[in-house]
Amino acid sequence: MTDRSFLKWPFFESRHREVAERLKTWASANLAETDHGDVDKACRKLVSVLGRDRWLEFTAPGEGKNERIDVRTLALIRETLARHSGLADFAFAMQGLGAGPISLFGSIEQRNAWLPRTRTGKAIAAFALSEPDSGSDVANIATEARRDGNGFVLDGEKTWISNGGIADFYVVFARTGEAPGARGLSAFIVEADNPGLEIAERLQVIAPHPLARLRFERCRVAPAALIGDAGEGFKIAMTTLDVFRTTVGAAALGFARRALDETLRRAAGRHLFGAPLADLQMVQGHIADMALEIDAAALLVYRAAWTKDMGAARVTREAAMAKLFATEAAQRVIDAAVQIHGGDGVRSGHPVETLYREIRALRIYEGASDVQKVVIARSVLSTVEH
Ligand code: COS
Repeated sequence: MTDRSFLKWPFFESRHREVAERLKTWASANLAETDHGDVDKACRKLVSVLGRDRWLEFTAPGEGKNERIDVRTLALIRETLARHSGLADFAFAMQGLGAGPISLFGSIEQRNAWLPRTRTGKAIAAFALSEPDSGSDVANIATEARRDGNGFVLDGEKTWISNGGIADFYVVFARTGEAPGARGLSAFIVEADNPGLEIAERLQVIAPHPLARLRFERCRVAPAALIGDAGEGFKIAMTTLDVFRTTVGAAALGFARRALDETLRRAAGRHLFGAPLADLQMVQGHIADMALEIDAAALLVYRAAWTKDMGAARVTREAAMAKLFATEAAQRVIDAAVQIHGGDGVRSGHPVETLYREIRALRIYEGASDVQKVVIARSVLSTVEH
């Protein structure tokens, strides 16, 4: 039922269509299980099967000379996985976000040490940026990494860390103090069993995913843990987010497409006032709005992905627009789906009830909608000629 005509858009090449079709078949066969009672176990299993069946290879480039992250492929994979399972999308995406700083900025040694393992699902990655007092304001990060003899010593806290508690390593952003604010941050690879790193708290949220607050106390890492140069942490974080924010929009798109599928089934199958729900103009109005929001979101998501893949140095504005519009639109689409499902729409475990819980965090993580508006406005204002 899902509209696949977008795959004919000029943003895509035949390799993209092939991946989308192959994953659609794979997801139907492998993601039927919806009961994720033990979310850590379910997430580990998902990483393992996504690695086994080679989907994780797309999250980080391999050895090939011309291999690099292809954002259109990442987006197509996320939207397909999200249509089937929010947790499968999460498992795939966080592997990419966590490994992102290494694949984009890491040394050969760092890439060789970690990427073969994240690409096969043998190691779980995490991206540790947010802190209790700085989630949106990255330049204000307080976690410190002090140079101490041979290496660095980390002290501070990180929170809302996806894969926190199950990750094998964390890419941690900390203040090394080369300059005030954004220019004084650096990125480090910290292994989960590094002394001084502790899971301070596991966090429960409305759509369960592995999440934690981390504490660093005199956590010593070797100089080889530093990604790129000291002082480059802000740029590393932002460049990684510029890639992955577009894919958050793609996940939202997958949720919205699923909500529309469920709604069409409901509208055709349920009768009211002697006719199918779909005959009511009020319902048709909802369906038209849902389809329109989905296509508009898809255009922004794949425009951003295509622009990056074509070699643009920065896609900050395009990625922010894609994430902002697609996540907000998906929330509206899913809300309409719940409304059309009536009481069933709020029954625990119903697909649209699950989507209603899944979508909410996407408007917050990797840059809240409000931050995306700041990013877009700054970019547009910067074009004003004085
Ligand atoms: N790519 C590369 N460089 C970037 C960049 C990007 N996307 N965005 C900013 N920079 C550069 C700027 O060009 C600037 O460089 P110069 O000092 O050389 O001029 C520097 O980084 C600082 O940028 P800026 O002044 O814009 O930083 P601000 O502190 O004002 O804020 C925002 C930037 C709000 C956009 C940033 O903090 C942000 O994205 N916040 C949300 C973070 C987030 O996603 N949190 C969720 C945690 S991950 S789940």
